[in-house]
Formats: sequence, C-alpha cells, structure tokens
Amino acid sequence: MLEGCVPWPEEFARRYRDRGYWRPVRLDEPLREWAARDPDRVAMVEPDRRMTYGELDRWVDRLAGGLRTLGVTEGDRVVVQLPNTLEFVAVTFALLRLGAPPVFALPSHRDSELRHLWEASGAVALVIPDRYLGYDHRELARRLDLPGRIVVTGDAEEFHPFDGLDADPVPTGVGPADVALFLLSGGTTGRPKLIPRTHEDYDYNLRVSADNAGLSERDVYLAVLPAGHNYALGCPGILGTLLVGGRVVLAPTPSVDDAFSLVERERVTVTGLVPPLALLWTDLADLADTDLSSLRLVQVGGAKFGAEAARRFTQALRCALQQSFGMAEGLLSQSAPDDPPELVATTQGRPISPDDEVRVVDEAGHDVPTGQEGELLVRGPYTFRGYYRAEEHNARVFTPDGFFRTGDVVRLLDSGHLVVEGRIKDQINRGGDKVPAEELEDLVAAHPAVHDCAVVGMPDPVLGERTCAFVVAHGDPPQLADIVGHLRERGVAAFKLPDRLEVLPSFPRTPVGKIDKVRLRELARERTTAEAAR
Ligand code: OOB
Repeated sequence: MLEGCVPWPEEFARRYRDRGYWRPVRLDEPLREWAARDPDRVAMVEPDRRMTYGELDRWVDRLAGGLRTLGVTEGDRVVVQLPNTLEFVAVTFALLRLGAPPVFALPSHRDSELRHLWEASGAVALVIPDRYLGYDHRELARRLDLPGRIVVTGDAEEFHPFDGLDADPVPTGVGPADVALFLLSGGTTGRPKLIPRTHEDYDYNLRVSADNAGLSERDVYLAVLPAGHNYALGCPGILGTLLVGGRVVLAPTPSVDDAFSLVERERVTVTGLVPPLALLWTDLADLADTDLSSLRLVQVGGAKFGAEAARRFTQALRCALQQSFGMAEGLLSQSAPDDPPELVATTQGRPISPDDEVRVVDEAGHDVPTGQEGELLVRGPYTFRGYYRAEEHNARVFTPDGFFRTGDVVRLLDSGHLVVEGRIKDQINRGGDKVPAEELEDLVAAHPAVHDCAVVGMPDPVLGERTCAFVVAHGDPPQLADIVGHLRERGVAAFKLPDRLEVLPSFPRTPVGKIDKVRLRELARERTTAEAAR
C-alpha cells in the first residue's frame, strides 16, 4: 500500500475477503468485461455525445498509455478537476488502470483548494477543463504555476491537450488491496484531508449500494451532482452503474432544466440529489412540461432531508425515495426498497453492509441506550482506517480499536435505522456543500480589519444552513462585501463564502476560555429570525 495510508488490520481484511465482500479485482476490470461481452452497449451519454462500452474501454487503454508517456507512473497521484463529462469517466478509469490514484477536486474549487490538494497529495499532474460555467481553468492553472503536468480538455493553449493522450498501454502491478482513488473529506480542523479508498473496498461500496438500489443493466443513472464526489461517483453512482452494465447520463450542470430534459430524453431511472435540489424538483415536477415517469428511484442525501420535505417529494415525483446518509470516509446508510414509506421519510436508512459496526456514544465515549442521541462511530469493510499522511489527526479521530469518529450526532433505532440529529464536528453543511469552519476562519482572519473570526451555521429553509462569520474588528469594522472580496482574491470556492457577517466587540467564551460557538449559533439564529419577523 502507498506510504502514508493505513491498511485494515490483517484479521479484518481476512474476514472481509472470506465473506466475499472484498473480491480480487481492480475497479477498472468490470469495464473490460462488459466491453468484451457487449461492446455496442451504450455506457455513457452527454447531451451531445454518447459512447459504448467497447469505445470507452479502448479510449481508457489509450489514455492510460498517454498518461504513462507523459510521465505518470504507478503510485503517482493526479488531481482531477473535471465537470460531469465523458472525459471525467475516461480519465478516472485510465488512472485506475495505470495505478495512479486520481484525487478528486470539485469543479467549484479555486486556487486555495487546488493548491492545497496538490500539496497534500504530492500530485504529479492536474487534469482540468479549458472553461466550465464561464470560468477559465487554464488561468487558474497559470496562477498556480504547479511543478507538474497540466492536462486540459478542449482548448489546451500552452498545456498538454487531453486529446493528445494516446499511446499503447503498459501493464501495472497494482492490485485489489492498493489505493484506487482519493476522496476529499468535508474537513473540520485545518485543511480538508485526503481519504484513500482501495480497489477492493470501493468495489464493495459499489456492489452493496448498487444492490440496495436494485440497480441492473437496464438502469439509466443520471449524474447531477459532481462526478468526483463519493455520492455521484460510487453510491452506486457512475462507477456502480458501469459495474452492472447500466448507462450513465452526465448532466453538464446541476440545473433542473438540464436534469429534467435529460431524464425525459434518456428515460433516466435513477439519480441522486442533495436536499436543496430535491426541493426544487418537488416544486417544478408538476409545473414543468417534462415526462419524468421513467424515474423509479431518487436518492436524496448529503445533508438532512426532513420528513415533511421527503413526503412532499415522493408525492410530487411519484417514485421511490431513498434517503442517503453517507460520507467520503466510508459508511453509507440508505433506505431499503422494502422500508415502509414513513420510515423512509423519517430516517436516514440503515448502514448497507451487514458488517458495518456502528456505535453511538456520549461525550465520555460510552455507548448510549438505543434511541438516544450520541456521536456515531463506525468501523467496517468500506470505512477507511486513516486519512492520507495524517498520523496525528488520525490518532484523534479513530478509537484505538479502529472506529472512525464521524462527528455526526445520530439516534440508532431498534430497527437499525439511523436518524441524523446534528453534528459535533466544526463544519457548516450548506445544502450538502461542506464548509470547514477552521479553514474559513483562518482565511477571514487574514483580512487586515479582522482581529479574530469564528464561523457558525445559521438555519436556512432551503440550504438547511448558511454560513455566518462573526468577527472582532481591528479598527473600522469590515463589511460583508470586504470579506467576500478578500476571500475571492485568495481564490476560495464560492460555496465557502460567508452569507452573513456579524461584528462583535469580543467573543463569548466558555469557562475554559474557548470561543463559545453554541452561544454564537444562538446569536446568529436570534438575529436572522428577528430580521425575518420584520
Ligand atoms: C456525503 O459525503 P461527504 O463526505 O461530503 O459528507 C459527509 C457528511 C456526513 O458526515 C454528514 O455530516 C453529512 O455529510 N451528511 C448528512 C447526510 N448525508 C451526509 N447529514 C444529514 N443527513 C444526511 N442524509 O455527503 C455523502 C456521501 C455519500 C452519499 C451521500 C452523501
């Protein structure tokens, strides 16, 4: 295994193999099998292009060869920041085949995030689009001036053209237990961490979630959310659909217009959404003049989807809802096809593997009685054992016996269903986009008019939460626009920009002298509800 990654202890690995969870395959192998069995089957579709399994498999081989020629070798990391396109899928498989794990950045990431990902992964190459949604990623790459290869889809200008990656493939010695890819954590302390996922663990993630979604080769999965996010990538998502021989449709943007017209045209059967999008779909399903009747299952997750919203959603879309509570670190909890509708509306389903070990504990780490709130700890066949190159942090977020402390507050019901009640990790969940508090605080505190900063979530009817930055000023108090301008200059992703700024003479403190975020959250809530009442 790659240096800096933590393997499962041998007894667990043996158990997961004995039980058939971990198979001796690499993630790119099923593509080869489908291509051999049924080369003319359509594998993936974009609004203006489509490609068969046979074509995709050949492309992946040539791309892997081309990347190798560029100097990317086994064990190297490659940061991939591509929107939902055929190239995303092809380069992902090519890197899997080459044994050079992709590190998935979001298309919304900017200078600050990309530089961090580059450094934290020790990457040798970056793959970006020329432009996406009006933003020129080549300019971003120019500013970053990274010491490595920059590959660009579309008009590459001075960089390496994606389409120029074309050479005979070279075999690699990478195996099922090796790291296949890196997912990004939502982050709490410091900068977001990298999550290594092995071929065999992620293959199991794909199979068990495909199974739970009843996915088959007849299914058409629409990728609305970013392809490099665990949810759309592998729960079962793009990779799970291709594993079972289904068809992947790639939405160029998450807009309802794009999604609805693709559902109608491609007869989409399954998709996954975050709650704010699910609310929009609920409102527009009947208004829009589109035929959505092919949908049989819509997953909603990434942030809490309330019971009332869930009921309205099911009524409006007239298809099954699957609540999904997942994390890039592993654990995936989802409604099952035979769950009664009320249980689907009111819970976040059940962990999908029989060998997911979950504990719910109080502040002292003791298990709480069933049905009571506590922090969720988890260990299992597709839950990782450590962040990449993060020994100290790992010592804090894992128990000595290997349970991952999720930072989520849940209740575990007698039936095994989980209800997410909140969070103790210092993060704002902005409609599924995770804003790491500490990262944002450090960035805001670098503004000359800011003495100190603390960010908290404030309730929001659509996003669930929005971000409120509290600051203590140096001299003249700054305005929200000043702070936002400062963050934009530093190249911070738009979803991390604070929605509100509150200036205080000093921060409330806890008895031990820490900033009292509970009090700040109350304050943010009081101020927003007072304004809403006006
Ligand atoms: C998904 O993955 P991440 O890594 O972006 O975020 C994980 C965190 C969880 O720890 C939890 O705090 C929150 O997102 N979360 C939810 C939730 N689903 C995720 N909180 C409440 N209710 C839910 N249904 O977000 C993710 C990965 C795979 C599938 C689905 C979501």
